[in-house]
Amino acid sequence: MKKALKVLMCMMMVISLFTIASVSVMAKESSMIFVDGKNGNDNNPGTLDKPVQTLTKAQELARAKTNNMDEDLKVYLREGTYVLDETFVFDSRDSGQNGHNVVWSAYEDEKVTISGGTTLSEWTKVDEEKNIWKAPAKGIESRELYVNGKRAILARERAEALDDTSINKEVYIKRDNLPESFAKVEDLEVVFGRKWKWAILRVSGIKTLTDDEDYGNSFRLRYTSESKAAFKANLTGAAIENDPVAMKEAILYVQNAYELLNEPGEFYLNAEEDQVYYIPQDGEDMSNINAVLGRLENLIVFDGTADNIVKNITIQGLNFKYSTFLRPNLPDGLQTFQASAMINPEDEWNREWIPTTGSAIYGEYLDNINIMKNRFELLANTGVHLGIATKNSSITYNEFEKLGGAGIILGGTESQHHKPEKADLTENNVVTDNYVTNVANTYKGCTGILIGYTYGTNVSYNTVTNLPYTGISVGWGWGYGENTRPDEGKTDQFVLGDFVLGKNTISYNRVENVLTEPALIDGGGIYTLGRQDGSVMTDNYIDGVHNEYGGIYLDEGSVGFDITNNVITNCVRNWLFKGDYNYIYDNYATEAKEPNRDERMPIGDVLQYRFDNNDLWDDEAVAKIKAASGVRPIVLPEEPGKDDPKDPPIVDVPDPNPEPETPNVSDNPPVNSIPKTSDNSMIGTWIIITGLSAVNLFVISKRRKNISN
Ligand SMILES: [Ca+2]
Repeated sequence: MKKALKVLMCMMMVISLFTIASVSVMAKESSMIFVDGKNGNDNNPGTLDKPVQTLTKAQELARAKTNNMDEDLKVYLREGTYVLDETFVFDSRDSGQNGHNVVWSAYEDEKVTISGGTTLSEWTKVDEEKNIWKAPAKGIESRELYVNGKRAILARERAEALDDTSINKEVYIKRDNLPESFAKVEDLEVVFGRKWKWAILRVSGIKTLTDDEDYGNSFRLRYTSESKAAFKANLTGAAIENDPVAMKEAILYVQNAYELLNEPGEFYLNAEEDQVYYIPQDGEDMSNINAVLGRLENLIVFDGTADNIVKNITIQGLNFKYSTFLRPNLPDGLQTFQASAMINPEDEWNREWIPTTGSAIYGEYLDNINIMKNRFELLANTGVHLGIATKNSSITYNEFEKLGGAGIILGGTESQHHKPEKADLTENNVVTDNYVTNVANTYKGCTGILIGYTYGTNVSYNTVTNLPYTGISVGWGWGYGENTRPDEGKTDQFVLGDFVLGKNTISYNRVENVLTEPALIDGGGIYTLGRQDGSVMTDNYIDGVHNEYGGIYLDEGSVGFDITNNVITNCVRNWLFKGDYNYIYDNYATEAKEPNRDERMPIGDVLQYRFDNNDLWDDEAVAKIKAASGVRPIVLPEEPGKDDPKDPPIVDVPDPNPEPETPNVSDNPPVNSIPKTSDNSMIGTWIIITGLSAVNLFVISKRRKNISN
């Protein structure tokens, strides 16, 4: 074993040196376009000395060059904040050609911010006692105000609902801590959170009930009919609509009214008056404050279509800030079924999904789109969402923090993507080395990383921490078979056959401190859903799952996984929840509470679950899994190429599960064989993993430091 380790480490060093030696050669001047928002001029040619000023002009110049590409085309953004008037759209005309990429990046280490917001000014005090200030909203519709690097809170108060609440009635809320009345009832919203459901319901009417009436001393709020219908559809599966206590406790806040402004950090936008109201926090000086109203829902969109895919573009080294998400302003508010997915109430089977919107970067019908080393911060909803028909693309080495929704979404959750046509399949993508922390600030049912219906997704080496609900969620669709539509009859068993999803890899992730929102349960550190033939979950380190159910949660229909070498610690309930029809062995849990599952469920004649090798683990083995998990360091070359300092080689730890081949939709996927711990193959795997961990330990001290700004 010792010898094998040495050989492996030598191999690793050779690989690393080879990578460092292959730093790219100097790029030609004609393959570079420079943009300088401060000092540029759109009449300039776009050189380093004479940069253009706008991204739009740079895009025009880039389009003129793509047909003649014989190397990557670099669009360099010089330091500064680029405030977008409208969403910046890439279409097929922006694609790299001749096998080369168009790389939009910050120039050298300059700090470049892409903003979808508008800075507010002319603050004046309007309420001395409550210290409320106001500023003109400049005609902007928004639900987001960001002040001095923090997300302001939409004005709210905790709501205490009375018992007799149900979705078929109005909601009664105690008046004790609430204002006497509300001037703009149509703005008022109710926030609902329970199990994995998160909703914002819009209010259409309010009545004050006095002490001598039923439910005395309360407000009776009536929801809009649209909110009520969407709410009902999206509660499906939670079994709480007839539980008055659960429904009562699920009412968390009333929000979005001037009268609810009473705490520092709260804001309210009165669209009719076109004024934003805000109560400053301690230490904030309203004569010298950075207050930005989120204005755009998407900052960058890759607008591919089935006929015109967008390909060969890299977005690198940029900061994305300030957006809004207006969906809750619609008459039906925002009702999430699970994660960020919403059911269309008009679908009688409750299986038609409304696509998730509002991402700093969104795209669909893509090939080789690479989002790398960017920072996503202070955004209304999602950071990056590469949707359906995303192929051969990557989301790597990005940071996500202080977002309203998910960090990353890949693929679609709409039912037509459960068994997609080949052209619509999301396949062969990489989501690695991302640092996702403190997201899902507003829509708390969102996950750090959400992977929808995909084939061959590699979700590895991500660090995902501090989340109200699930850390990493992979897969979609309920039921073990292919046919889960109620109209087609539930095929509630594992059936081999013509199925195109799966072959996903979830490895070497570190997930810490999740399910922190007390109102939410039924999530996990790593959560899976739906059939995913040929998938693996290995070497993940999961620490701190603060609510039900599992460190690893294989929810309905999750089949096709090999799950081994994971460390799970500090889970309030099971280290493993559910998971029939999967191969689960040789994992380590500090508290080996029996998993919630039926061990007797076989595939064929054999049991597919074992927990019989927990004793093999010791502190050292656990430490190695921990050290190897999470974001890998970026190792800079000793003498970085002057032309390309933002593109250092990455220490290339070989993927234990090589890039999957594109599936043939007519092929039957192979059934996993059951590995035996005593098999040589298992021992070999263990040596490789131990070796990789040792290699990782050499570079661990640089972890994270190198990717933070
Ligand atoms: Ca308040």
